[in-house]
Parts: sequence; C-alpha cells; structure tokens
Amino acid sequence: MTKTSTLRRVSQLLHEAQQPLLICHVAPDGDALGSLTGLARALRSMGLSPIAACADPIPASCDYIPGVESVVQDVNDFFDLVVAIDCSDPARLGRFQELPHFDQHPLINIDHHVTNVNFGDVDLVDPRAAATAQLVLRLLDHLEVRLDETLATCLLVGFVTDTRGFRTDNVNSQVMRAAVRLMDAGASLPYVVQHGLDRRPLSVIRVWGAALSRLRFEDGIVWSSMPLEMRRRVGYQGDSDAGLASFLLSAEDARVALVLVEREDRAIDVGLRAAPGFDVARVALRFGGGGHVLAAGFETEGPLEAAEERVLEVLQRELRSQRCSSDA
Ligand SMILES: [Mn+2]
Repeated sequence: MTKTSTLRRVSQLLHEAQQPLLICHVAPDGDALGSLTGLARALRSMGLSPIAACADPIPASCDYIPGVESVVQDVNDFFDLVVAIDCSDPARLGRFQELPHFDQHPLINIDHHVTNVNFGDVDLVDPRAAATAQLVLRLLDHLEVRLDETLATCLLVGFVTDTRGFRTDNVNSQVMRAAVRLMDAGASLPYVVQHGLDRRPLSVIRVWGAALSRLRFEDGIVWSSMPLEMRRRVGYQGDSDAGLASFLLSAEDARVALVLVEREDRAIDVGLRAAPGFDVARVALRFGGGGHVLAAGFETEGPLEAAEERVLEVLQRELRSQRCSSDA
C-alpha cells in the first residue's frame, strides 16, 4: 500500500519539474534499469525532458531492456529534480551526489528494499512491493499515464527479474494482476523471461564451475567464494557473484547461501540468500549493507579468507539466535 498523499506529493514535484534527473543504483540489475527507462519514457509522454542516468556501465545482460541505450553515465546538463530508483541508501546513487547543486533540488526516493533509509524529500518506499517497477506502475496509475508496449516491457523486466520469474515469497495475486496488466498493454512475458533469466554468457557458467569446486556446506549454510585470480583465469569480466548465491540456495537443507567475491581493489562483496524463515537483511545491516529479508548484501574488508571467517561466524550466531526465537 502507498498513501495517496505520498503519490500526490510525488506527482506534484514531477509536475513542477522540467528536467528531472532519474538515477538507478550502481551495479544495475533488471529492476533498476527497467524502472529507470520505464519511468523516463512515461515522463517524456507527459512533456518532461528526463535524464536517465546510472553511474556504472550497463551490463551486456541488460542490453535487451528498451531505452538502455540512452542511459547516461555522466551528467553535465541542467536538472531541477532528482529521482532515486531502486536505491536503498544515497551511496547507491554513486558519484552523482557530488554534482554541483545536487542537494539543492528535491529528491524523490522510489524503492522497495526493506533496508531503505528514507533519504528522500518524498519517500515512495514499500518493502512489500515485489519490485521497484511495481511502485513505478502505482505512480503511473496515479499520474494516469497510458501504458504502451515499450513502457510495459520495461516494467515487466523489473517484475520478472526481481522475483526470478514470479517465484519469490513476496509474489501475491496483486503482483500477478499488475503483471497481467503489463501483458495486456503488449509486454511479452516469454521474451522478458528468456532475455532476463534464461540467458547468460558462457563466462558466467565457467566462473560458476570454478566457484562450485570451492563449495562448502556446514550447519545449514552453503557457501563459496570467487577470488580475483580465479575470475581472471576463467575470463569472467563481471564483478558480481553471477547469480551463484541463488543457485546455491537450491541445495537441499540449505537455510542460507552466500558467495564472497574479491574485487579489483581487494575488498570483498558478500551476497546472501535465505530460505523463507531466515532474515539475511539483518545480517547485511550489521556489516553496513542492506537488501531484502531473503536476499541481501554488503561489502567488507579483505583479505578473502579473513572475511570469510568473520562473516561465517556472525552468520552462524545469527542463524542460531533466529532459530531459537522461531522455536520460542
Ligand atoms: Mn529491485
């Protein structure tokens, strides 16, 4: 649910603006980019001149999303409003925060992460939404924007990728009804599923293979890691876990899955996934990260082995205490 007063304030700020700067999070995913390009398209149809921006390059896996070719990485143009999309905290905006006058414009925060810190002048934030795209759709309904095929496709990408094909525990009949509306407007579910979920570069499969040979399992926790040297050896260019954590969680008896990725600067990115009943957002928050109850992440200091030890210790303790409180 979103309060009508929130939607009214968001639409008022949009109506007062001419050139809003829309920013999705660094290391963008399908929901971030689909929500970004979808909202940009909708605002253009209302006569605004939005700038769609992302501080990081668009990954090749997202090149099928309509409008990503016009997402910019640098902003030199005038803007009079900022819209943060799918960002749980200001750090996720990347370097745009350093733009001159950035703080002098109102900021609309549209997001569904449970760890969102409500950093906007208006926060259109709902952790029960399955995707930020669902909140964008709610906003567009309020603005009475007509959905066309392209706009509907952008938003459907957000729904499909963030729910891994409508399989996450936040998928309810309302989510499905919203998706059906997008399909009625012309979006193709098979197209989005094929491009958003069922297609991956060969190097991703190679990096999975290498990481799977390091697989560990203990006490409901399944984990692996990707040292920089290993990623280089198999030719994996990305800096994410390549979706491995979600796959590991499919192991029988796994309550939590994690993948530690050693970055170029030797810091470690940790991705966490949980089976329903366990809250990894809490763990991520403890390390200064964020995310959702069942999918969260954070970054921590290297070296890899020490980080692994540190994270596992906290995770084991947290798993025990959450088990105790659920037994009580
Ligand atoms: Mn999202």
